[in-house]
Amino acid sequence: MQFVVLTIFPEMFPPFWEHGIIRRAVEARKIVPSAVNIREYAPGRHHVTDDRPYGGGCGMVMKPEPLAAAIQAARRAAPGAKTVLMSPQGRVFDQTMARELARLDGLIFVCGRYEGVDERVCHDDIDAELSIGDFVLTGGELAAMVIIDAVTRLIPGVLGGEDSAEKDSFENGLLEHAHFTRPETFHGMRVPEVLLSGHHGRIEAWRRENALIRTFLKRPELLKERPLADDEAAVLKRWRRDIERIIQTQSADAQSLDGPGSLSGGQ
Ligand code: 4GY
Repeated sequence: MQFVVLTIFPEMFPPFWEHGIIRRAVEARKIVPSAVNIREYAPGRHHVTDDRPYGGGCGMVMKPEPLAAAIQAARRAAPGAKTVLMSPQGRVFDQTMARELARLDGLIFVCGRYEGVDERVCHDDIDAELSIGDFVLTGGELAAMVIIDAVTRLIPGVLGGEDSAEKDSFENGLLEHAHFTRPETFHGMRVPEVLLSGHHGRIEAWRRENALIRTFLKRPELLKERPLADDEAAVLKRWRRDIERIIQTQSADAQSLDGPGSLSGGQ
């Protein structure tokens, strides 16, 4: 997959694709990344890429001509690629979108700076506006890296069986189960006994239950959109029974001598 990033700060990118799994993906030719300086497409001695906003106000706007020229050149270099603008006004990126993007031949990222990009470039030359979340960055570069990172690891053959994407948080609509490594005791906390048992069936059952309960506790909204398997419903019902039992025996009402069974009516 080809990634072309259009930016006025191309030096930000080599440190990103020269490390870890992204570097391995480059070496295996699974991805072909490049960062192109928009200034190369700005004419004149000063290669100016920004200008004052029509209507006045503070800040600068990215000029349309250099950006449009850079996009046309990137399109020729990466035929079949989609052109995306990184902006908080875009569709919010998630794992489902990452899976869709991982099927493309290429992506061209337009990274804005200053106050933004001239609206007419967006209108003519952008296929989609993407956001990585509801916050404002100083430029689109980090957002492009986030998307390249999440998409690259989903390209077949990029992750080995070791850390494959199937087990990820979100791939089954749940968060991942907890992880533990040596030592067996750390800060007084022991690794769950079942994980030391070598019993693969029980370990797998523990991990499924742990993933479900963690999702319920940390991100309950994720369970609302997702049908529950029969065994998952059974796990939640068992936790409900256990929680109800604790409430019954430990609540102030049950503890108080003047409890629910008393004749005083709590007076
Ligand atoms: N959030 N998701 C984001 C962003 C910076 C001014 C337009 C985001 O994707 N990009 O905050 N981008 C702005 C900076 C120009 C882009």
